[in-house]
Amino acid sequence: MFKKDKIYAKPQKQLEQFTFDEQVADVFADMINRSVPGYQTIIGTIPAILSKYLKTDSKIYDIGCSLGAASLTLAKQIKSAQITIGAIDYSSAMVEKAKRNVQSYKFSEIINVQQADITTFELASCDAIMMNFTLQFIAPEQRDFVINKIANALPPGQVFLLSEKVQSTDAVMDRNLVELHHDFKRKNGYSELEISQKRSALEEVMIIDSIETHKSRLALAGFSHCEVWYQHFNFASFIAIK
Ligand code: GEK
Repeated sequence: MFKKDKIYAKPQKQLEQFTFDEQVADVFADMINRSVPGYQTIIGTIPAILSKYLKTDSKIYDIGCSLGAASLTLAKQIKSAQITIGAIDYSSAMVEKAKRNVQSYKFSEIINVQQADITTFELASCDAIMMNFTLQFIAPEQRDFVINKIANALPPGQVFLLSEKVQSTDAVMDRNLVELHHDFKRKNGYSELEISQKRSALEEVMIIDSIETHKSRLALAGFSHCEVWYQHFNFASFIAIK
């Protein structure tokens, strides 16, 4: 079982901005599973989607890998020993734990975990890139630059998987989706206090785009086609083809 996330269970006098520190990394598996509707479905389906685009010696990136869940799920299903995954994250606490996870599953030959910030990291040319729930933490003014960088690393016909919390362009629908998400968190054992304190801590850190904004950014960066292949409330996963 994962260590339980109780970070916002007690009232905090001075609520600090959310950061991916040791405390968060320590409970992250529990936090993301209880907070993101469809998380397991998305991570669990990635190998099947990517298998349509991979060759025996493909190079894949996992940007914002956290504890390495997507890379590990993929590595478990990879048949070729020549496929490699570059898993990057800017949080030292996450990277340290991801490295330990990779070692304990004996995937060090396949997954290379590196501490790096995607806004400055140089992506090598590759065959597939995944970025799950990470673009939302990058400053909005840097998002075009990051998505362009991702597009430039992929040859035509290759794939980018992007998962994000999204906003509806319809105010009533947006309110309902937010409420449904909060119900999801309540059902998973989070209290009203935990939900509201986490929301405030994230307010300036996690800025949410609409599906339309993502699609037009991807098109402008040179992706020829983009589909939402999965959506659960205000959480969506896109498949974009260069
Ligand atoms: C999963 N994908 O379990 N460069 C690199 N990493 C970053 C940056 C950046 N500029 N900004 C944020 N991060 C994972 C879940 S969590 C999602 C991803 C969430 C990293 C940050 O350190 C954190 O580990 C991750 O992006 C976001 O499949 O917490 O909702």
